[in-house]
Amino acid sequence: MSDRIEKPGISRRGLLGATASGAMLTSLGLPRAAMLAGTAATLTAASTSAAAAATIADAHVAPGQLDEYYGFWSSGQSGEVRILGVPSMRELMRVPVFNRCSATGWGQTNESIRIHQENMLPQTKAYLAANGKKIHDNGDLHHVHMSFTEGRYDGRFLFMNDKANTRVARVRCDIMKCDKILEIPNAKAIHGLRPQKWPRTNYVFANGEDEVPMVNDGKILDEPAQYVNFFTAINADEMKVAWQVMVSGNLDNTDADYEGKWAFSTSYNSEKGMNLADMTSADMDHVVVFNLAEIEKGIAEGDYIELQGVKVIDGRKGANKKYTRYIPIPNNPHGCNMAPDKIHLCIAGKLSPTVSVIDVRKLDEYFENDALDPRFPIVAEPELGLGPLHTAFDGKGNAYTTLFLDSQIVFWNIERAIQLFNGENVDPIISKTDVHYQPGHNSTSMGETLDADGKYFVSMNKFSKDRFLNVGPLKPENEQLFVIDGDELILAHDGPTFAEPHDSIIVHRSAVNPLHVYDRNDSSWAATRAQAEADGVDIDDWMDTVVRDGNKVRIYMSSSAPNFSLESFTVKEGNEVTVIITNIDDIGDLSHGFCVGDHGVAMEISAQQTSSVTFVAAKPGIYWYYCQWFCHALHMEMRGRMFVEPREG
Ligand code: RUQ
Ligand code: CUA
Ligand code: CA
Repeated sequence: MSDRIEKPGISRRGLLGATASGAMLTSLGLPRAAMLAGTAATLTAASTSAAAAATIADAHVAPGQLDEYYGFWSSGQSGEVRILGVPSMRELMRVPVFNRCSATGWGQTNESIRIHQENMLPQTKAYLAANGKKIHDNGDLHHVHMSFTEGRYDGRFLFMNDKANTRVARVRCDIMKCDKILEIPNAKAIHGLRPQKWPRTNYVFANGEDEVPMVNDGKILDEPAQYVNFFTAINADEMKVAWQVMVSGNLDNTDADYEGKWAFSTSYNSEKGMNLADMTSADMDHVVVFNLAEIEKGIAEGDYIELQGVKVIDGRKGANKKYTRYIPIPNNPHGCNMAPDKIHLCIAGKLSPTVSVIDVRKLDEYFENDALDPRFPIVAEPELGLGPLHTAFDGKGNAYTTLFLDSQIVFWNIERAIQLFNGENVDPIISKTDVHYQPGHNSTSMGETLDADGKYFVSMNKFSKDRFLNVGPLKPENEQLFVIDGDELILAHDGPTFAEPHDSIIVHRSAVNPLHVYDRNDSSWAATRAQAEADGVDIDDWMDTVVRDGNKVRIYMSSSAPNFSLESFTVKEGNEVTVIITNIDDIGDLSHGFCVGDHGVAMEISAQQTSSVTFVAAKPGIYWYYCQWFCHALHMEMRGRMFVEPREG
């Protein structure tokens, strides 16, 4: 394995072969040529038959027609959630979460800064202050999932992770805005994230991918033997950490069962390696099974240590085996997907061409009987192709697994895979479909719920290569929508996407029912309302009040198309100015904005919303403020002047 280090000048295609994945696959007896076959950009487009054309036409959503499904998309390093219509794949909305948003003021309004800071750790606050900042303005949002009630989407919340800054956030589905951001103590780099499915989403499970010492305060540095990883259960209603489990080996993806008994996490680094060679040295890594009832009991009985205010159970290998079990899985496994048959958990092998299928009904016995084979719960392990990453389901006993290296989707049958494992001469593979190129996640309509309907399939491809007009060295990624048609996947849409089509869920529109205008009692501006009450101002009424409070000035305004209630206001150089605006327009699709020229200040105020923003008026002069969301024929005229008087002397 001396060819591991990437050499300068090596092509991407060469690189895929030269890195550890290539070396590992070769060591598994797979020819390198086969491994590279799927990466070549020479796959021919399938010719479209008349039947396929009819299927594609059925999936067409005509202009003015509404989609049947909402797609909730993560955006990777962009840090936001995106809402798409499925099957049209039209992008409907972007919901800022971990990123800064120029259009809405997310990350700048007082309401959003409060959400960012409410559950921020003190050391992060201090770090940010040292860098002249109040909040992190980046995030790496990999996974977005909806809250469940009894295995079905209940349309209340979306939950999402931030790998970059170790956070979990929540979006309210009634307004499609983030209402909670929680920084997770102890753990590092939250990657896999899933809500509990049964009986409801009491917990959100979150995996810590990077290992650190148990107290990461600089006293222990380059001593990997002392590093640990943390699995976190978050109370989903309160968005507070409920408990954590310390584990052996890092954690990648996670899922939960349909009985509320188990959670599962894959690990690619059971070796506890600090470099690529070490992280890929073992033939087997594992999936950790968490016994929720035993962990809750352990917490109740005091069998925990407290770290940074969190109750932490020791679930490491060799610790008390009633909390966790480690099922060996080949090889640097990645995806972790629970089938809607309530029985089968599919673990994608990544460096192994297999998907390991665990029967969750065997886990009670597995936990009770120490003498059982460590791989006792595995009931199938079909060899499906190269680089299996994630699996989606159709609710009919079939599975769809992305093959990163083969650039294919393999459509296979779980029952037949079990028969094969039991020695019968059957082929579990139904078909393979080329995608363009290198798919990571995939999703099926309602596929991670008991309502899996097997209608649509999305492949989220990490590379678009030559598929679109060249836009420079940074290429778009590509996501492809397929109609599931019997044994076939029929390509119905192919479209570029900006960083990064990571993960998605496809939710029937009947499960989601957002508001058209805000409720005036919305909690998002509760703190702003309290401040206004202290100032004797009613934010539900027409406001044109200026409150001077020492060096602080609070400007209370109303907006009603095409006017701000104040045509001008006056402050002094050096004043800390807070502008609070209620949009009293009471009809849908009538959003105003507030932008102060040359001050880097801008925000959204949608119908019946109150928003506020604070800045220091450090530049004497006249500055125009204006409405930055087109609201009226006289939208351009919706503006006013801020007079900043020079400081005396
Ligand atoms: S992981 S491409 Cu960040 Cu969802 Cu598998
Ligand atoms: Cu108000 Cu544009
Ligand atoms: Ca490994």
